[in-house]
Amino acid sequence: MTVAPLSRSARTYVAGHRGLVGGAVLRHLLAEGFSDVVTRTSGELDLRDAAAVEHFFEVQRPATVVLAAAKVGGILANSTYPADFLSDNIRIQVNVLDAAARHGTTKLLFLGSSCIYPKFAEQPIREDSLLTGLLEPTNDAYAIAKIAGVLHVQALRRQHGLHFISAMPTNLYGPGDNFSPEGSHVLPGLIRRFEAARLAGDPTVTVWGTGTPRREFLHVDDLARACVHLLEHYDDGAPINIGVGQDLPIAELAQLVADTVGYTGQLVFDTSKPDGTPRKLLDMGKIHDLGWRAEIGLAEGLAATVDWYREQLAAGTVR
Ligand code: GFB
Repeated sequence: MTVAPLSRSARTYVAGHRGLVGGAVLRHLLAEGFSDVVTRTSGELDLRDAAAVEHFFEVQRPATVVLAAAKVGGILANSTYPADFLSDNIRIQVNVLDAAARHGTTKLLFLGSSCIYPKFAEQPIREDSLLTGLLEPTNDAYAIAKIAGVLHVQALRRQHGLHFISAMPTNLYGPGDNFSPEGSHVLPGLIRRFEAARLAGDPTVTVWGTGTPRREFLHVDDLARACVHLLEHYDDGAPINIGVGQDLPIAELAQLVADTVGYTGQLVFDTSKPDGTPRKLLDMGKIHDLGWRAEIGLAEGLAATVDWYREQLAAGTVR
């Protein structure tokens, strides 16, 4: 695959740099010597506002764009606010993708999610299983928005010959994550609850669902490395998975979080909460063939994330 070179001196825009993914991508780009990186907070630039996005691209004309901005959340947030997840994400994507196409962006990486694949896709999930079956109801609105982003990238490649690509990360975690009780994904949600229970001496901690669904977890610093690797080595319209290649049951993850936090009480499973997709292990064949592999193991990454969370707790800056 001949891929247009990725310039480290050309203007590079990271959309969503205050989030888990965008923050890691920004750190990695700066560490890699990218010398002209632009960012805007959502207060400075509301990506749902088409006119504001058009003006930003007209002025900045970034050569490279990483579209990591999105309205994201765990299973409860997705189940509770599907209209917001659909509307906000579609508007962010349409505004950024169209403005990038209009104003000379030569490379763009759009970040989706593993939830775009069918609920009962054959495991591990290959990229070509997209749109071959029904989605998981708890996050179908978000999934449809992200699938629309994948198809928008493919349409811009076909219609305008643009070198835009899409990547589908698995469940992510790490510094900069959302730890809020209602909006967070499982790993930060459990860190918060086990740490609070440890400090309060609570005898039990509730884990949502049956604990039987399986999930894989990729540290966000590994993801950031993969994003640059794909911008340098991938130029095809098909989405490409980014994962670690192994998963574990939520019950096992919960016990690992408890052990890492140092919580010694009992786990109680609240089966009134949804399990979501039974499994979504990603097939890693394509990105491994491009020479990228995850490097941060779950135990190591989890311990570092607990340390980071405790620092934020002490500083009063937990999201
Ligand atoms: O991480 P999570 O919210 O999202 O839930 P998904 C994963 C599993 O962990 C579910 C269980 O089976 C939850 O029931 N779980 C147990 C918990 N305790 C908790 C907890 O305290 N908080 C949370 N959040 N879950 C998301 C999609 O699906 O995957 C998003 O909703 C996105 O759109 C993301 O695609 C990558 O992995 O089920």
